[in-house]
Parts: sequence; structure tokens; C-alpha cells
Amino acid sequence: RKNPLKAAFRQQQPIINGWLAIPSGYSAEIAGHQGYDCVTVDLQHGMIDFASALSMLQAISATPATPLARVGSNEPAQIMRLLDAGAWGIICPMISTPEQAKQFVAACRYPPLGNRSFGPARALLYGGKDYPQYANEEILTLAMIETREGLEHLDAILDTDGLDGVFIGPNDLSLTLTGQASAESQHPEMLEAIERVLTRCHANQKLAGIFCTSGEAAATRLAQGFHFVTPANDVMQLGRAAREAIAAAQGK
Ligand code: 3PY
Ligand code: MG
Repeated sequence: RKNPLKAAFRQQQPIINGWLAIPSGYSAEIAGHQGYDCVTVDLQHGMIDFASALSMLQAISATPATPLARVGSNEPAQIMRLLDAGAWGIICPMISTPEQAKQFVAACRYPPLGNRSFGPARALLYGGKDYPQYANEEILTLAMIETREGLEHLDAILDTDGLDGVFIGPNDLSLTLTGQASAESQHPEMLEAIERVLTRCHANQKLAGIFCTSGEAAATRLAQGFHFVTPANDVMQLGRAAREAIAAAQGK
């Protein structure tokens, strides 16, 4: 099984990505069955340790969705371990320089392209015996652009060999640009920054992804030209569904 996300991007099909912060194999399994193209286990801001991430990746791999992970930081050991645990792509937060981008991609690629250590574990079970032969080609690498420095170095970051694209973290990006974290910020500096990332990704044939807070916001991003969107996370969706049900029960 090769990475369907890479194929979707090559064919310019939109990718809708679920985002999990709740440490549960069961809720990961539910998410995976809802129609997402991929589902990301968030080890940065999610309440998720490695043991939970493992069972979540196992659960997702029993669904049609492709399993991804967002790591806590640009730390090779954690990146390699999540790939061994069956993640088919890594979203790495806070990539601000080309050196950081290079280190990130190297951790996702076996030599001679990178320095990923050999021990594919679950990736072999899920991906088949030939996983080591195709892993370098098929593992998706997305660098998060979410700092002022990352924006400044955008072109050099996009130049990184083996980097598939970027994923904008609008909370952190707006925090650094405007002093306030706001995922759907309409601040002119944010609008300009997001447009610039999009334009540069298109010019460089790189995947452009972004975190959104709703399906409607994600639809707007796809129409704007993004390839990969996250229409809110599990926590937001759970809270929203509960509020709507309560309001409906109250006849509001
Ligand atoms: C951000 O918005 O900063 C993110 O990291 C998305 O989860
Ligand atoms: Mg962030």
C-alpha cells in the first residue's frame, strides 16, 4: 500500500485531514471511518503519549483514512519512532529555518537521502514487506510555517530536498504576527502571509496545508487554492456537537 495522499496531491485532489487531540484508539477509529482522507495524531498539543499514539495509529490503519502524526517538536527520535509505529506522514511544528527543515526531512528518510534509523516495525506490517524500498518516496513530510522567521525563510524552506510541503499553524502564526492567537484571523498581515505561503507553494509545486476551525472555513481555504485542510479537531467537534444538541433539546 503506497501513500494515497501523495497520489491525491499529484492529481490535485483536495485532501481533508482529521485532527486528534483525545488520547483514544476508539475515538481515532471513529474519526477514521467518517470519510477523512487522512487523520493526524497530534503529539504536540493533544493529550497524547507514545502508547496512546501507537493504539491510535493502529486504529486508524483499520479504517480507509491514512494515518499521520504531528510531533511535539523537530526531534529525530520521536519522528522516527512514529514512522516505525505506522504514521505515513509527519507534520513538524515550528520550522523556521532551512536547517531545521533539512533536519526534519532527514529524520523521515533512510540513507543515503537522510538519517532515519532502520527498524520499521509496524510500518512493515501495515505497509508490506517492500516498505523499506518505497518509504523514502511515500512518506509525506509537512513543515509547519507558524513563526515570523519561518515566513522570512519560506523560499529556502520550500527548497529543501524531500520536503513535500508546508502546513500553516494559524494560531501560532497570528500570535507572532499580530500579538493575538486567532486561527481564522482577518488581520491584514495574516491575510497577506497566508496568501504568500500559498503563492510560493504553487510556484514550487509544494503542497499547501492549513489548520481550520470548521468545515466552512476549510471549504474557503480549498477554494483559495490550499491542497490540504483540517476542518477543526476532535475536541472542537465534540464540544460543538454537544452544544448544538443541548440547544436543540432546549428548543433554541
Ligand atoms: C497552530 O494553529 O498554531 C497550529 O499549530 C494548528 O494546530
Ligand atoms: Mg502551532
